[in-house]
Amino acid sequence: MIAQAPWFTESRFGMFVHWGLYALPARHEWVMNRERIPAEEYEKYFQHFNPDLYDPREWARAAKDAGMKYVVLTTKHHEGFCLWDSALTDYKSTKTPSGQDLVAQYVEALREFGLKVGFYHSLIDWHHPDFTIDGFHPERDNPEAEKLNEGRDMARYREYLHGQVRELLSNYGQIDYLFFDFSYTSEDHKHIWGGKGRDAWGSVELLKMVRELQPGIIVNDRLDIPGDFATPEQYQPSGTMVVDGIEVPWEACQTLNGSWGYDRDNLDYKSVDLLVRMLVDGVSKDGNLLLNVGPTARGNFDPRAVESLRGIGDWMKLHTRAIYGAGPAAWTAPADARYTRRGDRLYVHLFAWPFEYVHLPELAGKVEYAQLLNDASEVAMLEIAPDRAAINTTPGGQPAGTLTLKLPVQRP
Ligand code: JFZ
Repeated sequence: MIAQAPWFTESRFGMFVHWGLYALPARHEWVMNRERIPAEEYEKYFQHFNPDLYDPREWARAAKDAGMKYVVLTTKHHEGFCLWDSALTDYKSTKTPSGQDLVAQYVEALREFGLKVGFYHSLIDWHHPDFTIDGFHPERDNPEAEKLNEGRDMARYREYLHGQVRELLSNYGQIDYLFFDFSYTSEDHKHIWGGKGRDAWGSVELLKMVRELQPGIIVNDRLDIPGDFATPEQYQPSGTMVVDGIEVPWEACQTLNGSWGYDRDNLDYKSVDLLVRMLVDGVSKDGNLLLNVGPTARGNFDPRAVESLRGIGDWMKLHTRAIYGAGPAAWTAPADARYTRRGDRLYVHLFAWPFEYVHLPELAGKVEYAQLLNDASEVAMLEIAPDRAAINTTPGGQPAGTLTLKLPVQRP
């Protein structure tokens, strides 16, 4: 882990946006792979890409209202379609009926709303004619695959990849965050033939260029060489994350409904309660949450996503001080609870509110004052044994909640 950015760990909460041609079939961003759709056939979505409701200021507003501090947009996903006016390909938004550089507008909108600017960029490219067919490629079952690969040249693809990253980091002002995706070497992914990692991407040179172009940027860890932060995907780590013996910044990326791209018929939405718990759980383990939205092919957010974001926003309005700039506490939280700490405040997040009392074994004699965070109302603290404090949770009368405990400890 090389670069550090205090804004990143202080923010704790960001928005991931997966948007591309896959919004048109509207059945997962891997549809090209899953349904073995050859590039020429997939191009029908390119012909019909016309997001008439695209307004990144609406995205920025939704992120801001949800309490998010940064946004990360897929400039290109594995399908290879580019959302900006790249000089290196015609497979880009400006050549579709939309005709617009979607990245330019996005960057401008985030800055207007005071949000940090992030790009996701796919290392994988299932459209580029030089990207060799491998075990993840939509053409993997093509009996001609071997023959097709004879004409493909990863050195040329590498040049394209580096050239496009150079464009993205040169033409849009300050970029704060970059998420490359992803490496799958055949040693680690034994079932995937033709795996690709640092050699395929030219990762060392690529990262060097990135840091030269954007000295303040932070880069994730999927280049098959160390990055600035770890990216556990669709799971919550069991504690702080350690790489090579040191604790590293990390960010869990999570979906609203199991799909990153817009997935019309997928109704498996996580509840607002669960999403809030995931955010709190991450902060209690020194991590961030990057929560994904997959805009529709018209460019707006699906009403179900809007509803989820609004619910989180309602919670955030009363609880940000337990999130922004907060991190783990030195004590072990009781079952069904998480501790986050900022300065001399300990926040006790009760995920369930099942008993009259919650015991806080290590906190006897340490708490000056206890209150609910949402309304600042006092909560009774009891010393039930020399080594054991308890909070009487009944006055809250709520299904779950967050308490603020004022501790006589110094700010770090
Ligand atoms: C990748 C993408 O394939 C997916 O579409 C989405 O963009 C997500 C954020 O990232 O998915 C991955 C990447 C890496 C692993 C698993 C899923 N991995 O290393 O286990």
